[in-house]
Amino acid sequence: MKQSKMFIPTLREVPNDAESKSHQLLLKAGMIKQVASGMYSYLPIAKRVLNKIEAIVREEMEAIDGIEILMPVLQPSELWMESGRWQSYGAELMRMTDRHGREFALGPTHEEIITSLVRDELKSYKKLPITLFQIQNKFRDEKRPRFGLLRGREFIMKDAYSFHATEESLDKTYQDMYQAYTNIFNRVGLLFRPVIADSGAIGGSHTHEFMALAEIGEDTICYTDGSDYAANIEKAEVVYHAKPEHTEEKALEKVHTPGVKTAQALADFLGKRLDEIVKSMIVKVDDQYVMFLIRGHHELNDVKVKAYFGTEFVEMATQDEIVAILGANPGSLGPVGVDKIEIYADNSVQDLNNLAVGANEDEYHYINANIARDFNVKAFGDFRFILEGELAADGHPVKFAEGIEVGQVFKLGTKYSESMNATFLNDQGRAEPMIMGCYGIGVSRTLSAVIEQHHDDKGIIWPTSITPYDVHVISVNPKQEAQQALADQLYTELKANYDVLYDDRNERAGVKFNDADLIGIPVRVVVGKQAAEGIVEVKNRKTGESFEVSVDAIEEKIKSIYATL
Ligand code: 9G3
Repeated sequence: MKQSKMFIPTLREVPNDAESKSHQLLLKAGMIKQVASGMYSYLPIAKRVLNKIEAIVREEMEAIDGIEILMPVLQPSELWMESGRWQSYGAELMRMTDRHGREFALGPTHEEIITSLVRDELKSYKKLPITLFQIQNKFRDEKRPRFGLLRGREFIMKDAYSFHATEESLDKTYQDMYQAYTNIFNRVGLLFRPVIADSGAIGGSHTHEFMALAEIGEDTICYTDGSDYAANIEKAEVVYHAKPEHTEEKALEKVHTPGVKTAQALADFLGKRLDEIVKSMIVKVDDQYVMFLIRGHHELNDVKVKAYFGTEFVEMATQDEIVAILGANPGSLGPVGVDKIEIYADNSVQDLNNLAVGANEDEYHYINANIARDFNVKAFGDFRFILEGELAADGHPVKFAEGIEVGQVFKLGTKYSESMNATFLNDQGRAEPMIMGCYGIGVSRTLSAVIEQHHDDKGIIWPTSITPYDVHVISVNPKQEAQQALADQLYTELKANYDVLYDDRNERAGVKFNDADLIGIPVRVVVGKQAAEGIVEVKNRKTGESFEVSVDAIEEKIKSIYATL
């Protein structure tokens, strides 16, 4: 393709709200244009890369008997009412109303649609298992879209759904998908780790996330060098090793603590360590308020709280709610005298006694508060985030790494087939709910994650498997007859065997080289001053090495560079 006829609006500067490297490079390389917050147009270079990523996804899905379909983006609210999710999602679910006043969701995922499709069509165990997939735009009204394609409100997902008569059959497909995802992310050139993830409210007993390693990643991966253990920090289990530091039980004492509003301030005021303070937090679980006690140096893990209570609806209580319940503001809250709401505590709270806690009176705290004597704990559990260096479930110290979730595989079980009555007749002729799995890949997010991992300070460096073009031919000065003639000839010859982008524009050499560095095509052929002697420069974008090559040795040089990539 000649660049004089192409559409690659490269930029020299980027808007300062582009915080992540991939977001900056997608804009600078003229690959995307924002239409609205979290919504982008994919321009020609990006579209070519997406096509290659999708082709790899399709190949790997079809290799494990996945069958491609395409479902509508608009989803009738009736199906979401059947599954019970119409009510359980809030503002994140984009909705619309048609001219007849009927309500629809803009599909964030397609469990309801696919289950309604399969329940009507597949009645017998003989037709199972089946795995259907699509590649399609999804809509999720993120509160804070950011980092370009990494967290958008309209994005491209491959979503697959499998239906089974038995758990064993689901396990087989789950393993096949796990391997297919490993192949896909290896083939697109991503450095990634599969991690144990929380199954959250979608139910199912088993799920893994595929995390592309990148500092910008919003997910924290916990892993150890001692095994292949790796878990999303939301899920990383804290194995409780009691380290009791009990002292002689003392009398409860109320202390005036003017201006003390944080655990650190209380620790400083009392001359204690932060980890000797116990924070009291009020959480709304479904429509109940509960109190959680957490050590001062720990954080409450809302995902573990959701899993413990088996609900998606877990939110920190607002200040007004807290004052209404306890009569005090955050910073002075505590368990003593609290009998209207249940009190839960993280396991490690048991290591302490004579606790320093809020007195449920602004600017007053208790010291020497003791479990059982002064307040009751309904249950102890693992309610906190693990800290780096603590022992993981495999007994080795846990390390943190940032990751971008690019894929997820779930064992769904019968959550949707029961609520939506998707049954099959088993070999005894009895109706049973189908057992399901679902499997997603963030295709547009994968494009961005590849850029996060494959760039230098000049621009993108595409893995050859998904590069928009194989060779970038540049004529340095089209006004030079000999150069232009040779460049045109090379373009014609090379495009017989390669996808070639040909920069034939009437632009200064510097502009062409800057653009070529941004766009990141692996091999570049520069036709310049030595064109008259039949000599061109062949450059390896990744290493920066360039070679002076005679015209008849160009393809050989391209091949030898490709062999190293
Ligand atoms: C919603 C909204 C956002 C959502 C969901 C539903 C995430 C939702 C989980 C999944 C599970 C899998 C099939 C492909 C792989 C992921 N965010 N999830 O169900 F209404 Cl607004 O999507 N689905």
